[in-house]
Amino acid sequence: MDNSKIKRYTVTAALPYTNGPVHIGHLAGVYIPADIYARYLRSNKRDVKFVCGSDENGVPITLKAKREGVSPQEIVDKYHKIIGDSFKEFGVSFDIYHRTSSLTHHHTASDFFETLYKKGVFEEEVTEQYYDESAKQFLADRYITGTCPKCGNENAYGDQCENCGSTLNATDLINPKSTLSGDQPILKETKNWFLPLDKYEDRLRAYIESHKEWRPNVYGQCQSWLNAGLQPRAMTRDLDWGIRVPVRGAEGKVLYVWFDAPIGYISATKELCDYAKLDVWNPKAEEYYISNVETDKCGWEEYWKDEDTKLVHFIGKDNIVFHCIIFPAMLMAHGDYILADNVPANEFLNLEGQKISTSKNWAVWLNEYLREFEGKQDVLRYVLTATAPETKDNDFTWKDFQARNNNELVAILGNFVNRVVVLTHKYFNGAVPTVMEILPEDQAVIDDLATYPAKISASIENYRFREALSEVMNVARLGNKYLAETEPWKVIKTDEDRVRTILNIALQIAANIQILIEPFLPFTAEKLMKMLRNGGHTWEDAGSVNLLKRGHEIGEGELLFDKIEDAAIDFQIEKLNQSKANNSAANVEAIPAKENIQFDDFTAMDIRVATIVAAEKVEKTKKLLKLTVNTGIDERTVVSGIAEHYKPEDIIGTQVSIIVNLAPREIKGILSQGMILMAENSEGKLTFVAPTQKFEEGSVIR
Ligand code: B3M
Ligand code: ZN
Repeated sequence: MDNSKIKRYTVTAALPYTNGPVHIGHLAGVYIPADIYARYLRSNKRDVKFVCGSDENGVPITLKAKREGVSPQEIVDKYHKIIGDSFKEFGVSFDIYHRTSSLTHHHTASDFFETLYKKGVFEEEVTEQYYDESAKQFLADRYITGTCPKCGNENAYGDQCENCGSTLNATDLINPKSTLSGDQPILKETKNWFLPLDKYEDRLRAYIESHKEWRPNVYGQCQSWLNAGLQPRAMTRDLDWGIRVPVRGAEGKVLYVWFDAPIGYISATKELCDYAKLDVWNPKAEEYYISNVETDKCGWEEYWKDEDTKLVHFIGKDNIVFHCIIFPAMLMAHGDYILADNVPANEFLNLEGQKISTSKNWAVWLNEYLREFEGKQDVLRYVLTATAPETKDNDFTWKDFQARNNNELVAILGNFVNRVVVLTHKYFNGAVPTVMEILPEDQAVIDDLATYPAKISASIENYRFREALSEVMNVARLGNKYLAETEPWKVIKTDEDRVRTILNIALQIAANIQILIEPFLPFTAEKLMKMLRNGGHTWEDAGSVNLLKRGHEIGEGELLFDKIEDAAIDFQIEKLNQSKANNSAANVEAIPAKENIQFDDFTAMDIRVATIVAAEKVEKTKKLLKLTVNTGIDERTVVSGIAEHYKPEDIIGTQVSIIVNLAPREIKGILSQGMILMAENSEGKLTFVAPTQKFEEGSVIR
């Protein structure tokens, strides 16, 4: 977008699911870069709304509630508070942290759907969807897992594979399994409203292709979806938690969470601006985390509908398709809205060489970090920015965290500022000395300093935050080098005037750092402001050596950072080891393999695909079912010990694998001709071993 045309910015950060606290992966991927960007824009006096909120609908929430035996409402209330509070404490400067269970959001999302419905955008279709018979519920999204048809990942969800990033429909999964009961689901008809993404393909392609400047990972993913061809996607779900579908005949259905969640950005902006418009204190301020509700006077529509607004979505890479394909298609279908100018999605952050995992507790949780490293928000902000997974996955290690704190923050930045402040107090009673004579080496430093703001701006505006932060650190390096070369502590003995010039310039460098580092390390900038008693400067002042006036009295020195000792790091590593130990204890030992057999032993078995055509309990037994199966060769009787796992009426029509040449045996007076293959887990649970798609009876298994 042409910079001179931009009047305002809408910056969004992915709405975290309210099913657990946020961890360093979320911070590095989304919230820190988004915050840097928003703070930078504010420092440049640009008009910006930075919005976020809790994603409180959808299956991730109901699943968590089920697991904990509480209501979904209890789950979202609990985590909305934990997440909101820790963002605030971490210095993430949202203008509003909203939530999608709010009335404003329900209305906004519902109206949006209705508009599309009235425009005839949706295709209304009855399709077969997976249904869990024991849970009596349709299985959408995360209620179902199975093997990804694209990459073979066995733990893909019903709507997405987190391994390869593909969006899926539940019916695409191979070996689908209900996450509620573990059973194989059945197909059952239900009506849903589909967004015909295929009809928007050309416009989406034109949109994406007009953004060749996007990060290659984002652009590339979009291209591959478009090239694969887009399919209509259901925007409604048979669930009881979420936003009701505002259409007759849709009772018991809610909006697909990925339909309503991005609209959450819009409703957050609405909430932010509308309350400001009314000029009243938000009565729900207790509930919401709103930083500047009193002063904001904006019309929300400008931030979403005006072509002069630059919209930027910060997300993690698993959310790319939803923000670059589906949400834009929704916005196009609606017609009133602008589209994102950029979607700087990050790759993933690993932890100590392993994928971060909530279920395995392999994570560094923000709320715990804030407790265990009190006052050290900026250390984590620094490390996660310096190692941000901008172009590829990256690894966080506690040793690296310690090293970066001790060798970079303490030794470079803290050390420079400390030396300047201490020397100014020592030689000039804390008053900024006058510049006397500028020597060529001073001028070189002054000239060098002047180049940084533009360099850092360019990096930030191109979403290269790592690079930007390393340039800010280079300003501190420049300061250290200047002091080391000019040696004021030696020169003071012979030439006090020379020291005046040196310390003035060094102080100006420190004041520049204060401005330049604020988007990245706001707590450090705040400390610097107190130390230098230097307020009111904005980005456009940076680069100057007139930030601190001569004679201005600076404040007392304080250490910006202190060393992190081994004990604190060992404690964290021990915590992770504990998670590891808990996980391996939870993994029951696999049964050792049996002795080798010869290939001929294997081929001697004749295993076929068969279909159960009749089933009944064997009288006076608990475990046995008498099955009649169509083997493709014949119809025969098999007695199977599965009565505790399957009801006879439920398995008629089910396909199974059967050994057809096992010598017949008489069981409870019935001649059993063959054996049905079953898988048994460590808890003795049984499930049929069957082809993953309907297959002709008699097909050979080999
Ligand atoms: N809650 C997914 C996630 O946390 C989702 C983001 C919504 S952004 C509109 O990965
Ligand atoms: Zn996959």
